Formats: sequence, C-alpha cells, structure tokens
Amino acid sequence: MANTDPATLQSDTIARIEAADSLDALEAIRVDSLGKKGSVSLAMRSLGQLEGDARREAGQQLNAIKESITTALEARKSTLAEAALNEKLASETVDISLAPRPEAEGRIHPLSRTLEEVTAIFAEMGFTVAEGPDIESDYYNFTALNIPPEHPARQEHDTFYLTPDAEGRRKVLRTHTSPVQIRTMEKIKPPIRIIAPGRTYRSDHDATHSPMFHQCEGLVIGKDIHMGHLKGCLIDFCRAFFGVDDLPVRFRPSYFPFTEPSAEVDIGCSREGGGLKIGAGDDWLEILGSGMVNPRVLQHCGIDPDEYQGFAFGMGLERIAMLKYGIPDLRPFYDSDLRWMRHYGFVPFDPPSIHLGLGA
Ligand code: 2NM
Repeated sequence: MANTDPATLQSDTIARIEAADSLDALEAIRVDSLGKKGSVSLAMRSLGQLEGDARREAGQQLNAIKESITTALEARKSTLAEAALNEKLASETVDISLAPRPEAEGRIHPLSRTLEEVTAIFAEMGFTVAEGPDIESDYYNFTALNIPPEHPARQEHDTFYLTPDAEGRRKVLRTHTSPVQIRTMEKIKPPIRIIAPGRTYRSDHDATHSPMFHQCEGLVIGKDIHMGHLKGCLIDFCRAFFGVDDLPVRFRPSYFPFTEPSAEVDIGCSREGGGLKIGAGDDWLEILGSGMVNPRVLQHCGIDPDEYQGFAFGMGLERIAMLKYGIPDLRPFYDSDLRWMRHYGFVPFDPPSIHLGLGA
C-alpha cells in the first residue's frame, strides 16, 4: 500500500477497522497499518524522498492519518471488548430468581441451652469454666474427695470401672465432676472461682436416671469464704436461672464426704392439680447439693485449711432443664428424635436474653 495515496490509505484502513469483528482481526489491521512494516510506517519512511514544503505537508498529513487510525482502532477495540463482555455476561448469568433449596433449620438442644444459661449466670459472678477427663483415676474420683476405699459412698455411686492395668489399678468413668475441682486446686493457688460442667456416669437406668448424664459443679476458695457466701451465691443463682426474683430458697442440712457442713438446696414450688409451678406454693423441690469444702479435701490438694476455706456445689443439668422447661421424661434427651427437638429445642440466635446473665 506504500504507493496508495494517503487519503485512500486512511479511508481504506478505517473501513477495515470498522468492519473488524474480533479483537484478533483488529490487531492484524493495526500491525498491517501502524506496525514496523505497516502501510503508514512505510509511507512515513518514503517521506525522505521529498523535499522542503512538500515533505513537511506530507509529513503532517501522514501524522494526522496515523492519529485518526489510532483513534479508530481504540474506538473499535472498546466496542468489541464491550460486546465480548456482554456476550459473556449473557451466557454466564446466575439465575437469582431460582428458589433457594429448603434449609432445615436446626434447634439448640435443651441441655446445651441450659448449660449456656448456667454458665452465663456464673460468668457474671466471676466464675470461669474448668474441664477435665471423663476417664479418671480412683484417686481423683474418690480418695481425694474423702471417699476412702470401702466407704459406702463408693457403692452409692454405681461406678463404671475400666479393665484393671498391670498393677491392678482400675480407672473409672467419673461419677461426678468433682475431680475437676481437685485437679484445679492442685494446679492453681487460691483465690479460686470455677464451675466444672461436663458428662458424668453412673450405672443406673430408668425414667429419671441415665447411665450418662451431665453435672455442673462449682468451687470457690479464698481466705475468708464462709457459709454466707455459699448461701448468697446459690440463692442468686436459683433466682436468676428460674427467672423468679423472690423465689423461696431453703438450705437443708445434709451429708457429703467432701463437704462439712453440707446442705441441700430446695426451691419453693406448688404441685397443685398434678402440675408443677416453680416459685409459688408451699412445697419444696431439690435443686442443688452444696457445702463448705471438707478440710481433709483441701489438705489432699496441698491447700492449708487454716489459711483458706471455701464452698462447693453441684447440680444435675438434665434435672434443672426438665424443671425449667417442663420436660417430663429424661430418656428422649439422648434419642436425637427430631420431633422432640422441634418441640423442646431452641431456635438458634433467637432469644436475646441468655448471654445477658443475671440481669436478663
Ligand atoms: C456436690 C455437692 C457438694 C463438691 C465438692 C467438691 C470439692 F472438690 F471441692 F471437694 N467438688 N464438688 C460438691 C459439694 C458437689 O454435688 C452435689
């Protein structure tokens, strides 16, 4: 095209650009005109054969042509790129009008919910959560808790024993979470304020007992902790948990080998008409066991009972869940029956109250 006149060169090239139907075709045209050996470049090079004004005029004309071709190339390029994008968008769209797949919303198990509530209440009183193993040594489950071998409490606990080891030592499935308190007292110096929730095991199975169940125990140790602290703490807990400000709470003398004195904690209720109403009436319902930690237990953990005292308590989580939420039977707790879960379970994220602790 070196010999074509500049005006024709320009109109031919621009016509080809406008007819180009792909970015590849457009690139070929660019190389053909503006490339090193392209028509415009060759025409530029042939300017050397001209002189003076003619050379200057021809030069200006060719520069203008080059510019108009460049502009046309860019315009066509963006048109083609946009068309390519539109085509891609049309073929790759997601149909957002498609109905979502039905999502089976789960439920929070009443036991999980109850543990969250209990934890939130004690957390607000400054307790932290401690945990320990489900499989325990005889020492942590019994001996350290002032339950020596042949003590009748060992029989009452209906213990599951594991196969003895080479030295004849039998591990047990913990019958309470108290071993967690022992491990904590061994490990950290008072003051101590912990709760120990978790699975516990006793060989007992009927409508109100399961061989695996859950407990939450608590322990407070300090320099001058006394029975008044025990009473205040547990009265506050019962009222917060059942949501009754003036809930009657009664401390009834009892016996545990690991506490002295010991007290069972009852709350006021009525059983009129076969139902159970918490917080009203003249009947009592047992909720917790408690007591001042026996000095012998403190000694086992290397804590000097003349310097430190404290109280401990324990409750069955299934039991308090059943009482609070009116669940009549213990067995379905572990059946994973979705109908039961839909009835007694809790919608996730729904009630805003549970992490608010005492004030909620
Ligand atoms: C209860 C009732 C009374 C208890 C005592 C201890 C420890 F380790 F400090 F001695 N832990 N838990 C305790 C006391 C548990 O449950 C009904």
